[in-house]
Amino acid sequence: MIKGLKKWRLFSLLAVFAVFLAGCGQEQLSTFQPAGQVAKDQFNLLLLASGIMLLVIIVVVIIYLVALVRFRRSKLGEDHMPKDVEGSHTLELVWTFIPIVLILILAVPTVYYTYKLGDVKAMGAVDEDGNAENLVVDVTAKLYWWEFEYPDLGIVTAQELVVPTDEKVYFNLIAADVKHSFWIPAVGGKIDTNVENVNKFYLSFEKESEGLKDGVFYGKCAELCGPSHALMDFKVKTLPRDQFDDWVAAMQDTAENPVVANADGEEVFNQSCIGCHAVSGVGESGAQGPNLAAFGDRNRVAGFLEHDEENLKAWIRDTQKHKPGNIMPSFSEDQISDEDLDALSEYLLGLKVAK
Ligand code: HEC
Ligand SMILES: [Cu+2]
Repeated sequence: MIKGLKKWRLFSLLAVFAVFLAGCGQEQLSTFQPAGQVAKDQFNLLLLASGIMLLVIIVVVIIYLVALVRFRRSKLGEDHMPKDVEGSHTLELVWTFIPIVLILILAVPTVYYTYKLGDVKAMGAVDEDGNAENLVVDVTAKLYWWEFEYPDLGIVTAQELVVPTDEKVYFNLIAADVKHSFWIPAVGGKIDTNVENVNKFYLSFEKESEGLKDGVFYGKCAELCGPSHALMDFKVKTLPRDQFDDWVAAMQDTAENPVVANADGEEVFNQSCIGCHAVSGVGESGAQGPNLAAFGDRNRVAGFLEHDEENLKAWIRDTQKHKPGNIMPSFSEDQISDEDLDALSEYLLGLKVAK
């Protein structure tokens, strides 16, 4: 009976481990497969720290086992008295010196990288014509979604961050309501987004997201922020510079040439939704709801639902069921008929900028 129970326990432990480890091999969200220099530096620090800890654990366990085996009373006899050591210079030096060396090995690179990875001096750099030399993205975290503004390009988007590969991208991060934390496991972070102050850092994206599962890297909120914290996901699309420039131009074009896949849908949208949602990608952060200019290109609805018509409609009908505590109202059949919802969905799914 007891034996069976033990086996069962071991089995559940292994099962939990397996579930845990299942996330490790996935390139789009694994810290263990760094996809940029920042992630690599952070990963190496992780290895160093884990290595030192492992070393300490192994040495301590070995000493413990040796003591256990060699100094058994049954072996040494009932009358054995161990040697009384008092004030041993050698011993004291050993147990002072070794930890200091270990801490130094850990501290020097940690402090070095903390400063290196927080170095945003190049953020405001401009060339001769006064154009910004580096891409800057202002991130605003809100309950429970993410807004990405590109101040130098005059565009704004949400839920899906689009960035060029192989260059440093600088971030200003802030929260609109409560503390959140910005984390792209495969690329770097996490860094808190606070309400009172702007945090700054940079990341570099060295792998194109095309070809990954869903064609994007996964981003997360890493600070418990409310009932839908676990659903506060975003995605990151990384493009070669020329394709990124095309995307920017297409976003800028949405102001002049909006896509209207369904005119009735646009009308419904203008009646019920436009107070909170913009459909032009030209603008600034600060809207009540996510900018929908590129909604048709996203691969999730509200950051986490599969991106299809069915989920979109289900979302609009009952937002609280999907993301408890979010501030978008639900729209019942009295407010938007099924027919109007069809038109609205077609309109929304047609809001695309990518070719
Ligand atoms: C009171 C403001 C408000 C109104 C009105 C509103 N929304 Fe929203 N909407 C939001 C907020 C806030 C979110 C983000 C919810 C979240 O993810 O936490 C959102 C999210 C969405 C999303 C998901 C966006 C994405 O990028 O995944 C869609 C689609 C959407 N709204 C459509 C609509 C439609 C259609 C209407 C009109 C019928 C509408 N909304 C009316 C505030 C509003
Ligand atoms: Cu959050």
